[in-house]
Amino acid sequence: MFIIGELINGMYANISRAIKAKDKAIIQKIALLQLDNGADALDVNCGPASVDPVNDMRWLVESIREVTDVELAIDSSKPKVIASGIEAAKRGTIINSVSADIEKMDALVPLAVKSGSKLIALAMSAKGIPGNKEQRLELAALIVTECDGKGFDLSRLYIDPVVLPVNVAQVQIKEILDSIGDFKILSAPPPKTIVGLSNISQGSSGRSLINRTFLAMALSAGLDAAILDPTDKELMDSLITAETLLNRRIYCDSYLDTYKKKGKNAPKKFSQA
Ligand code: THG
Repeated sequence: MFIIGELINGMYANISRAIKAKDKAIIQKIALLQLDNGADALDVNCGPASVDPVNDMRWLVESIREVTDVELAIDSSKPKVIASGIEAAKRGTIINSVSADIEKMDALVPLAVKSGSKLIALAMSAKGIPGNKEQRLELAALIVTECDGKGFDLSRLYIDPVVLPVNVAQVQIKEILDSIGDFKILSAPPPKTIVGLSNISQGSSGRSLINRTFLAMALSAGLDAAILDPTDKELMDSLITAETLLNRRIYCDSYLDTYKKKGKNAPKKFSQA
């Protein structure tokens, strides 16, 4: 599975403080920590409290680019902020995200084509988050049609069913898992699938257990990528174990040690997934 580290997000108090103080060292340390723990790419989000997100995004990306060439998921609901992050990163970029709204897709799909970025698209629209899997599939179909029509390579499209917290939307969790399989029927090559994993446990206690249990279920449903906390060791062990049980990795008695990414700041190359 393609792992995007979630920790550089202004939602976290330490990151929010570092952005305000323009403290590069904290950002760079958390970037490298996530790579050392198995992240293939890093999410970059300046958070809801930023008063100047265009410049904060540029500063975050430039700070990270001083220490790594790894892929960066430029995470904002504002196209202007995404454009600023893409420009600063130069290459190895993922647009996170576009919603299933024509004006958003008109702005961001051509940017993805032009910049050679991968694209994460949310199965939600300005009308809100869908209430069931049929609505999610309908929005995903619109996304695939628009991306294909605009010349975007569908093997680089990641559709996100939009994970809701179990404490507010328990009846939807099974539907969200079903959507991961449903999206695969939309095109050939099929779109890839992604979730923001930690959404599932927001506001709950025992978050790590909820996260890793949902991840194992989502992997079984065919999930290709996730934005998650790679420093959560039990989560990463569950991920490797689930992938081994699903025959996505070769089993051996020491499979956990074998597959834990060691070495300083792996990966060195852009990941293919
Ligand atoms: N899909 C896509 N992108 C996303 C999301 C998604 N980006 C953002 C988010 N969701 C994924 N990243 C996070 C990062 C942090 C948390 C949840 C998801 C989180 N933060 C703590 C909280 O809110 O309780 C912050 C508090 C703290 O610990 O300091 O849970 O779904 N495409």
